[in-house]
Amino acid sequence: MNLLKRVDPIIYKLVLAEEKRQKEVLEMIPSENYTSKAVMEALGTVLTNKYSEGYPHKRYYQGNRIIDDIEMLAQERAKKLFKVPYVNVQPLSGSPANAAVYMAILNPGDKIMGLSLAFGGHLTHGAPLTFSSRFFKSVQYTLGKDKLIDFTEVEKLALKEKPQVIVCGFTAYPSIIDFERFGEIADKVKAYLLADISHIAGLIVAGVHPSPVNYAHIVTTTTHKTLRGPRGAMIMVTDKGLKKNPDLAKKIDSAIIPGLQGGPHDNQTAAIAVALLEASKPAFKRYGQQVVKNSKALAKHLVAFGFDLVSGGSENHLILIDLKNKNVNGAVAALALETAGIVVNKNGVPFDTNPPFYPSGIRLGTPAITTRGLSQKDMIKVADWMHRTIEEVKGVDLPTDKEKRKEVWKAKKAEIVKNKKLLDIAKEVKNFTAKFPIG
Ligand code: DSN
Repeated sequence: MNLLKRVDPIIYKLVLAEEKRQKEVLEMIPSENYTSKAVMEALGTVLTNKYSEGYPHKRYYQGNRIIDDIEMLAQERAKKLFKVPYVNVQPLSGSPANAAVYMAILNPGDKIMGLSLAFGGHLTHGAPLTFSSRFFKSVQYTLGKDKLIDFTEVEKLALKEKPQVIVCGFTAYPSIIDFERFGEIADKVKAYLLADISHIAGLIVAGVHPSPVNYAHIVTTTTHKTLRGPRGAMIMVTDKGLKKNPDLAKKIDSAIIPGLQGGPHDNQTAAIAVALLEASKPAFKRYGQQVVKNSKALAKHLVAFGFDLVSGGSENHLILIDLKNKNVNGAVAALALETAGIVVNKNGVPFDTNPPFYPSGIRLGTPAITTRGLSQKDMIKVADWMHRTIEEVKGVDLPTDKEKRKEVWKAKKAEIVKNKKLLDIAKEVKNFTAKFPIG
């Protein structure tokens, strides 16, 4: 980064500061990861200079011979890895990918049926205030009392509402998803089944989560979560999808361009190709397996410390903790943990009665710390740090009145970030993470 240092020392310093931050903490936001140096090198290449609206051999601009090769390689690698007949690697990220799917298969006013955001769905799965509920009708399913998908309810709702698309694949669901059952329900009401596997793509590749490919018509995924690539996304159409609608692939291509996007980010496409190559190696399988082993081990230790885990544990890469029994909300807990060097996000829990900015829970996961090389034996340490941190802020209460809450929260925040015990834990975390270099 010598040139960056000379040209823009301010940005250079900020990048270094962020690099240091990422090294010295336990990054446990379950949608984040450390991508490889090879992926980052591909991102920082001359490919960023090119415009290439269109698709390989069908571009609007000249000069795309090499870009064509790169995009086709990314497509081929994705098809092979996920065992699908078609893939579009141009979506700029996950939300644009889902928007393109809706544009391809729905008319304005058609119905989307997805899991409510408050229960672990995603903004683009029909959440209020988003394009997915403003331009389309949205019906949302929730979870059963056991915090798992209640397929009887999902089926009942689908039969009643007759949506054009059912969306499955979640952002805060610690259990295995039964894609086969979703497929049966979608078929029963003649809906498309969209499986958004953004969180679990890497686990599917590693064989530690079932694949939706035999049951869904369309599969979307981001490329930067458990798949460990650059920021980006892909849309895949399955054989089942092409059987339902032989034009589906063409429709998706047209939804991306000219429908929603302009030129793809070719440096991103190349980096996706690199990540897909890395994901095809045996080492990646071991990585995915270890992510789940770590998550299960951490869940077990957290339960032993009296944490209330949604659905009782973890079957994938993530853990959702309901903090009500610890008498602290997710916002306070997340700030305290960050102060202690453990980065998670505040999150609603199923049936939460608290507002999204001060929800009852936190969400965390093991993809990034597993990339650094942590294993099951380290999870007791992580759980212990979390336990000590939460003990320190137990009982920190925020008023329900909005104005008062703002004021009290400001004062509490200032106290939490200076808390000596939390800062001591951060030092322990820093010493510990030094043993696990990044990249
Ligand atoms: N921001 C992603 C996540 O954290 O799950 C979803 O878009």
